[in-house]
Amino acid sequence: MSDKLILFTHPRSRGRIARRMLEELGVDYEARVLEYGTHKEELLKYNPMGKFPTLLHGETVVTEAAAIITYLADAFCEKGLAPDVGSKERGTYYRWLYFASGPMEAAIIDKVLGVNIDAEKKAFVGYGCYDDVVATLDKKLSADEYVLGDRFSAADVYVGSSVHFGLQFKTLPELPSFERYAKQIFSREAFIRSEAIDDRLLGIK
Ligand SMILES: N[C@@H](CCC(=O)N[C@@H](CS)C(=O)NCC(=O)O)C(=O)O
Repeated sequence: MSDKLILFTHPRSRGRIARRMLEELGVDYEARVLEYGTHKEELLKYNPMGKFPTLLHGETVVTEAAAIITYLADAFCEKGLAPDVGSKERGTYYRWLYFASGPMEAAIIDKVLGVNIDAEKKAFVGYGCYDDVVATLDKKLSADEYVLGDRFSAADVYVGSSVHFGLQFKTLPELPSFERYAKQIFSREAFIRSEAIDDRLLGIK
């Protein structure tokens, strides 16, 4: 089995999150940049959802940006971006990766779509309500520099990308904790490099 890494992506997509992780790891990969709408044949072979990002690692197909981040951190564990399996830190790491890719993503998309949750439905809805999601994240990022406290990890690639996206598209409020965190994550060398690659592909200087 070949261990080649191939990333199906578009520079205006969540594929950017996967590229940030690959750049952070400093591993070799091939980016297959496809257009929206015309990517179906090649991509659908691997991902019936036809979504970016989709990662191939040899014969293994990984979809969903958060799963790609988590998979890569473990596949290249020598790079030190994931806490040890079974450690207490691993619990914190999973917690915020799943929080950002589950409740937080759903709350933000519902807000964008204008879906309002009645107060009495809050207990039934996985993310409760948008305000609770924002307050929970604010509490975390006001208390801790990174997801794991003082140590950067792969969870910050995903959570940092989500917060940055929320600030950029105004789907998250400009809270000092969010701005401090996004600025810190996006000033990393690998992030600057990754953004430059995707911006170039979009024709942004
Ligand atoms: N759950 C997926 C969502 C991926 C997704 O929705 N990607 C969008 C771009 S951000 C996409 O590929 N859209 C193209 C299409 O649906 O045809 C993830 O987290 O990776």
